[in-house]
Amino acid sequence: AALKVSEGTRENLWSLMNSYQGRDSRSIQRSIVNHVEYTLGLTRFNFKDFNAYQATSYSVRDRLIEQLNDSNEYFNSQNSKRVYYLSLEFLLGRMLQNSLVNIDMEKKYKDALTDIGFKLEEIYEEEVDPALGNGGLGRLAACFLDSMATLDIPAMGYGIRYDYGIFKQQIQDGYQVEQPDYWLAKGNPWEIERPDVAYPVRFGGTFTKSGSGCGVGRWEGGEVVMAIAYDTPVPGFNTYNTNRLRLWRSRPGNEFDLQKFNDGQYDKSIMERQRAEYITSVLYPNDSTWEGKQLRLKQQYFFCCATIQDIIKRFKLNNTNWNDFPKLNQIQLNDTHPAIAAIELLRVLLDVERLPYDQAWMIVTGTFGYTNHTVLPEALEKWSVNMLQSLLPRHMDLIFFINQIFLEEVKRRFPGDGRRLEVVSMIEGWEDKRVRMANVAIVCSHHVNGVAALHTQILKASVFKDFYEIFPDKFLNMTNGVTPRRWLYCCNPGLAQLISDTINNDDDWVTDMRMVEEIAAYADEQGFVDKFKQVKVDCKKQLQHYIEKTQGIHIRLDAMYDVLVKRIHEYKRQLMDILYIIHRYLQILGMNEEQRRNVVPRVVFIGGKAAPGYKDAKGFIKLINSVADRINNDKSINDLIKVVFFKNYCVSNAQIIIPAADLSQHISTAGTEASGTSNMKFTMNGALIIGTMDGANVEIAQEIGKENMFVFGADVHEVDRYRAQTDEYRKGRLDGRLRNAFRAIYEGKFGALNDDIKGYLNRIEAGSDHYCLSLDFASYVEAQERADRTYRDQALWNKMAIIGIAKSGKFSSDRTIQEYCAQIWKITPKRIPNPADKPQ
Ligand code: T68
Repeated sequence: AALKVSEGTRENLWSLMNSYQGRDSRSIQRSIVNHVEYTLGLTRFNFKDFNAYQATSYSVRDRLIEQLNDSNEYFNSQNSKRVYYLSLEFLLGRMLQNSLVNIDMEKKYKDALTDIGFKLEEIYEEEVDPALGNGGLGRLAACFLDSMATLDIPAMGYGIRYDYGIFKQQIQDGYQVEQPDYWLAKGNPWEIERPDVAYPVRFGGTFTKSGSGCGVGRWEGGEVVMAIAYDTPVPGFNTYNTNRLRLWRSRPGNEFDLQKFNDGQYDKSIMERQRAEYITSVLYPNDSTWEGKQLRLKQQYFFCCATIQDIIKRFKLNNTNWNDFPKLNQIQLNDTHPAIAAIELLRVLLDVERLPYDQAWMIVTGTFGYTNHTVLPEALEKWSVNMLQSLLPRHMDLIFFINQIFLEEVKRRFPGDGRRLEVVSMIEGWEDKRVRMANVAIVCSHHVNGVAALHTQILKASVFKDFYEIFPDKFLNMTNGVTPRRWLYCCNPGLAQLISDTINNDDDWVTDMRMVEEIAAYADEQGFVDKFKQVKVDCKKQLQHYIEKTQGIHIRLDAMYDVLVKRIHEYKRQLMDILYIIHRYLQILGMNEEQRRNVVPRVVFIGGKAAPGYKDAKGFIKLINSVADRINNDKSINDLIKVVFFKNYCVSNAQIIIPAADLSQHISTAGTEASGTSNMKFTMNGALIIGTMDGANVEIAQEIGKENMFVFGADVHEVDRYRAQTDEYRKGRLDGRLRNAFRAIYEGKFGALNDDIKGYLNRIEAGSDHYCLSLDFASYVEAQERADRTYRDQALWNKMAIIGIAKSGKFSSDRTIQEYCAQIWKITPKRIPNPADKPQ
């Protein structure tokens, strides 16, 4: 309505609000105290830290809403092209500090709060960590939101507002125990509920078709649920621009089965309606293998359907020519999870807007881009045709239709190539037919991208080879990045200050990470190195304090902090790390005093969640804890090794452990980790990487120099050759030190372990070594020894770390987003005028 009011009314409304929130201390305090009284209903004379957190957040949110509304109105008035980032996961992490930093008010709020008796740092700790994601993929989406806002890209994120985020991990008796993460229990001051933005979403029912070809469908009956919008403002750094993250929540629909109500089954009918709310209850933890759960499919369609309606509604505000749709709207699919959105857009264009098929198809393929995040075949989504048919009959029908057209085209271009048809078909199998969502996503998109150079190469050369030959121009690489706002400026203020002081006394580098390269010139300068060392020690103290507080373990400061934190998976090889620790422990046991004096003391942190249904991964956690138990209680080794299982690894504690790390492990089997993004964060924070030539490690090595990392292990080709050998061959070459570590486990040195983990180790011994532990163990040990030698030479170590930071500029997500903008979305920044710059 705001767009339609007359100038007079507009003036009146403007003067009603009179001005924006003041930025002086008194205004900040007044706004906080107002929220304490009027929003929270508490008295300003008595409120706790948590209430201060709430009121402060509401106060910040007020500012964000001003910016969000102004940005949105500006983009609408300009009919701006927009980017929509569709993701089932946004792993945002805490919002308060990030928001304050981005609107450049951290210092002001700190002072204002101090003045009324609160410490901002303590208030930060009151915020729950919104954890609506599993790991890298969800965190990438969050970094992208930050970069898109910072780069003045008119963009929106769309996803699901889960009631339960990723489970909280507890350790009992060495085993992982999952606890529900009901993150909304105490409210969420960052979201704005939008009951006015609501769309119906249909499931099931029947559809009838008229006309030939794909025809025009009528989809009726079934169950209709409502999608309600919840908006979270996403402010950019050093810009007025603020974007929107819109998350959908499911609620019962307005259509109901009157028959049932009239049959006197009132209570039962109400209960059935309740079921609608389950759709957005819980985030699915990603398992080792993909599983076709019906509720997961419902989540996917639910959010895609609401999103497409919302996007079309916005388009229609200013437009009538459908051919302009792809020019004004770019939709990026974060993996195949939201791929059904492409089919949904097609359906709406055909059945609702009544466009001819060719035009509708052109619009769809001009609009979507698809990002792949995995090459593991067992992780690719394949929905059962039966399930799709019963839940989304018209969509299944359309998939068959576009598949047929696509296959005919392939037949024409590759005559007689039956194998290719089989592989690129959207449908797999004969009796138990399934839809390959990656194939749907590829055909429906104008671009398909991998997330690191090596990953994209593998997509082109093997996983999607046959598609690459059909659409060579579709495939491209977009190397991942991370936001330097959260992952350097917020989590490591000491280092940020040092960088600012050293290169130009201000924060320009925060939006231009390449500038940090300048500090390489200081890598040999004692004054600078001393300050860098002090920053690292301070971060290590913080971690020490955190571990003492949360896990009751005391760790020494003068040890190398050796960190492996990520989701637990066979391919990420946490098992290889713990086997190495066993080896190291056995070695120390065999040393005399003299030899022991030469050992670099290490605190080894291993952390990460295992999917609840992933038995082997859970076994690894138990093994790690058992090894920790034994080593930490062995007084004879005098703290030369301490093993900490870092509990409940999540965004907020990542912000503590990453800045404190000396050595950071990224040791996946070559060709398995699509990119990895924490490797970038650790490098930016001055940790040295021990890693394989996998994922983005390859590009990190290119940027900072292989000599500044501890690279080891087989490359992709060697892995292929090793896997092609027989079990006999591999069994005959089992690494001796690995065998000794196995033996120590079998002998019960680390307590009674269950048979599952022993069985796993037995299989490796028997030559079944898909993740190449035995192949890489020798070079891993050698790289670890190199790390020790280097650590003894602190000058060299620090120099390498500083060069790493200096040359990490490429891995800012700003660079990544600029590449998406230029090569996939074809969009340029639109800087919105800051009202503060205008005389009011
Ligand atoms: C990660 N993928 C990649 N998936 O493993 C990592 N999967 O190499 C890459 O750096 C990162 O994506 C960003 O590109 C994931 O995190 C999931 O979390 C996931 C969730 C649900 C289903 C499948």
